[in-house]
Amino acid sequence: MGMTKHRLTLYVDTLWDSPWAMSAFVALTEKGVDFEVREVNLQKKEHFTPAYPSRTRRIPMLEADTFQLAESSAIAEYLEELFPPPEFESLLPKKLTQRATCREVMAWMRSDFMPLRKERPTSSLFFQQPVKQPLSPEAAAHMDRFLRGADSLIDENRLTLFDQWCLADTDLAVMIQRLNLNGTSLPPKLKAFAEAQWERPSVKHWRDHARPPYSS
Ligand SMILES: N[C@@H](CCC(=O)N[C@@H](CS)C(=O)NCC(=O)O)C(=O)O
Repeated sequence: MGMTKHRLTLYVDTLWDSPWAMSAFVALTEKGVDFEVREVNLQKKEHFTPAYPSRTRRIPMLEADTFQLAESSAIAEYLEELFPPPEFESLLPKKLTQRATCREVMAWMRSDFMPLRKERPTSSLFFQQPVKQPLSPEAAAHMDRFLRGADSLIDENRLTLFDQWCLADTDLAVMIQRLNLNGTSLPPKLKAFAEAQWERPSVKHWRDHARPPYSS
């Protein structure tokens, strides 16, 4: 990890279970800068106490010296400007249309598929607690729509969306893994994409972090 003149702190949930905290964590890790992580216990409602100074009362939040910023996609954009490529790893592609599509995917993952996200929660990924219950018809319809969109985004034999890794790869992989790791059989290219992204060191770092015992 590299030195930076900024003192960086990322606030995540105690369970290390939030896909959006994960995205911010991956963004910071990819930038290769030193940062501290502080855990906020959502079960104990610590995010509603004055000790947690976030405006949105959600995690993640990034603190850069005295500046505080919530919303994982805003955090990614800020980090990209604070630690710009080529000196630092890029979070967004260079080419305008790819950059725009990366932002589209990130916004899409954050705003859509609520029933699917609920029925295939990230606890099934990070605590290896597969969900056995079949998807409700509503979630299944969301899954079909998601898979059609993902299929059109990911090229055959390609393990990233574009020629270089971008943060949307991570966000998209999480959504695919909600299905893959819970036993849904997927088109091979989507499975290969998600499994390759899952092994990316920054993602593995998040996955492998110590967690308290699982309790549903
Ligand atoms: N759009 C936000 C979503 C953040 C979010 O939903 N965080 C959840 C954890 S995944 C949270 O803080 N939940 C606690 C609560 O809402 O009470 C982002 O991308 O950062």
